[in-house]
Amino acid sequence: STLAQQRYEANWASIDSRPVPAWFEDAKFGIFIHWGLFSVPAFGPTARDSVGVYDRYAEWYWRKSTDSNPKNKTYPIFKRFEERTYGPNHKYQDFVEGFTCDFFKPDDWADVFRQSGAKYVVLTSKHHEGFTLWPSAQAWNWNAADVGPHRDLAGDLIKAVKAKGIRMGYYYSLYEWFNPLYKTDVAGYVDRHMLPQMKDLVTRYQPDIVWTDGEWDHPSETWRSTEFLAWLYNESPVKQDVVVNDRWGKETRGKHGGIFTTEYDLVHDANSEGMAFSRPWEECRGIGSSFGYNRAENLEDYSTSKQLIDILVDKVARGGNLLLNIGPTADGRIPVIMQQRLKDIGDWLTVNGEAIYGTRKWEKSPKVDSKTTLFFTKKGNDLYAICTRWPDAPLTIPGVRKPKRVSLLGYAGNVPVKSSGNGLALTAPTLSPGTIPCQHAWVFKLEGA
Ligand code: FUL
Repeated sequence: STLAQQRYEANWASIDSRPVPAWFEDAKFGIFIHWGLFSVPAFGPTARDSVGVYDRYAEWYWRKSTDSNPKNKTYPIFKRFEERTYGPNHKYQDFVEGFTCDFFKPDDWADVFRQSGAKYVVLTSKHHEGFTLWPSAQAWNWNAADVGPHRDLAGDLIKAVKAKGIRMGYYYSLYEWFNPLYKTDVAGYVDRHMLPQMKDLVTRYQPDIVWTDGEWDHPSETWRSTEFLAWLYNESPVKQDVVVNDRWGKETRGKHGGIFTTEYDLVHDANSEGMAFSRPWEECRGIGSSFGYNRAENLEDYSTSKQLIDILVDKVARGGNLLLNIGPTADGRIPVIMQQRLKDIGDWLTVNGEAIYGTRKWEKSPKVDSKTTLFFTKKGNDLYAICTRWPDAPLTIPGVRKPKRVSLLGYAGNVPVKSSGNGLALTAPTLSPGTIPCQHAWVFKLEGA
């Protein structure tokens, strides 16, 4: 290929010089999947327990249920649940039995993803527990093919997802809480366990994304991150198109790697910093307050479809992507409430997708804050004005004079406009139940703005 001659070296200046493949910024909306042995207890504190954001992560069950250090405020909550539910002598390893994945139908999952309008999927190939969802030789008897469901979950899913034209990649945790090799000899762990696993994942499945995590325990030098990335960008079968994130060592978030990541608007605050990020970035979050499925959550803990669509619009208008998480059950189902949320987002995108996919943030956009209800994206010469509240009063679009055509996506009628002092005044048409194009948010397209 014409690009072929560039070679990357194992240092951040060189690695950071690689542009993020454009498909990622065009994609805007992806689905994150946290699935593993933690999906068996599927338990964590909720908002009712008045604990912080990270303390509601059910995928942290093993660590939180065994760490009695007083700094772990949630220990009593996990401990009480564990004793009541599984008795006093239960070991985390016993959860392997419950991880049956009986209902797991990769094609059905892929259909749910397709109908959501997501353009990519990221599955936990291995979370901090160290259990792998693929037959990893390095995780002997601690992977889904040797034990539990006896299936290559990661391989089956990527096949089904890619067959529907959706990109797919893997989350991979660099650190492992309880791996004895990691705890006693981190260099040996990186050399004989971690790097071989990462290369195995890449060569075996050719993922579009390598989404690392659990990097904070060590600097990137210990993880040999730039060495891995140089291999990924120079030698691997996915060197052209692969996208990575910024979780490569305790010093790298928001600084090095590929895309920058925010999480429940934390770590880096997507709201205050997002628009200023110098790189493509992605916000990840659950539909509720956990990534792994949390059975203690009720409807009130879940974001509504309206809230999720607003979040998508907000992130995209700020120039980011949304990686929305689902937590499948241990028997392989996507909880119906999550399917329903995804379907609503997909229905909305069917009408309004052109204002999302392939767009970029509008540099002249008025500042976006938590009260904003009029957002902008742009594509070529077209500007999209996305209203997260139906505009009763005329909207003023600042800095825009005479677009060639103004329309409401999904609506055939006219949209009256006239220029006003500093921009364009646009009056929303009067809709009836038969002409309303969609629910939740509405898009005016300004062609040739
Ligand atoms: C965090 C992890 O510790 C969480 O469990 C989750 O995987 C999230 C996406 O990244 O840092």
